[in-house]
Amino acid sequence: MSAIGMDLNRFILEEERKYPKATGSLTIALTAITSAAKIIAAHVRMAGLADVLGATGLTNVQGEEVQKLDELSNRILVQHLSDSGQFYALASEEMEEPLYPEKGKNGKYVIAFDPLDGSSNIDVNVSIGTIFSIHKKVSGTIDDFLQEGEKQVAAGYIIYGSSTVLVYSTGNGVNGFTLDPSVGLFLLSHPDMNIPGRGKIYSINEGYYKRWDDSLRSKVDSFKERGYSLRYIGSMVSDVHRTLIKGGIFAYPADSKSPSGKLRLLYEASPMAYLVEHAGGKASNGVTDILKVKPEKLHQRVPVFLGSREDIEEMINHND
Ligand code: AHM
Ligand code: MG
Repeated sequence: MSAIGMDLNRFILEEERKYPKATGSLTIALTAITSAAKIIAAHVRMAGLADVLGATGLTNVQGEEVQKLDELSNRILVQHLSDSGQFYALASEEMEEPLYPEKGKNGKYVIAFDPLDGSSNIDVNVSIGTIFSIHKKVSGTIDDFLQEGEKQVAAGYIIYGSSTVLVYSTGNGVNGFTLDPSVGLFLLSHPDMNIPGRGKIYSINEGYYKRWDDSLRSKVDSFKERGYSLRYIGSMVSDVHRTLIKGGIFAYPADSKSPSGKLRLLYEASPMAYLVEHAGGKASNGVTDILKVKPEKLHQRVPVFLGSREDIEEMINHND
């Protein structure tokens, strides 16, 4: 196991060395994400101020027009990912269609991301995050994005919370790095993350109870009867981060109003499922493993049940 405090860049390089055929391309790609994340983290810290300025339509001290944070985060990511030259195509929650960067013509990867998930929580100072999912470019068409989650080559998120933490996996364990703001480095703080087999928490928007089917209601009732605590932040990155560390269940199910749930398969459910499964947990849409779902559309939604393996197996009706 790597030493606590190891710098993320060194960690990524050492991971790469395990694969003699690696070209360094994924290393550069991941570095572009971490650079963008540091800049977004700095903006998130100023969010209250940006909101005050934004509300009056003012310009900031640099004379730039103040933008909404989710748009700004998208712009920062697009710029860094495009400039890295490693991505043939970019898809974002904030963009209807994929973007094909000029510099990425020879890029080996495509990336889908949610630049600032949970952005409705910015106003109330609750943790938010960036989520990303990387696949190999296969055909140079939209189909590159429509590959199953199990074919991801890397996935991760950055949580902008009381500290900024980056959690990622390239399929060989899940590791978390905390940003030390005094030196601007991500340092290994959560090596080899493993979800407990069972948790004591369920996390679901219970305000929608009346919209659920009977089966889901009785499952949730049974966890309550056994004394599980309810924790629901309403910010997927935060709820999943807690679930990875403490175990339990995070769910955003289908209901009578949202027959496919709310969360997006490509840049919310699938990368989180990849992390959870690689940390020993389970992620399902209620019928099949999320990583096995073949996407049909860029912005498609999917019901989500993820977390401790035993809890999730109890919650859903399949064990594959
Ligand atoms: P967003 O991508 O518009 O921010 O929406 C996604 C967020 C998730 O972070 C969170 O799990 C969910 O919406 C909460 O939705 P709800 O308020 O319906 O419980
Ligand atoms: Mg989102």
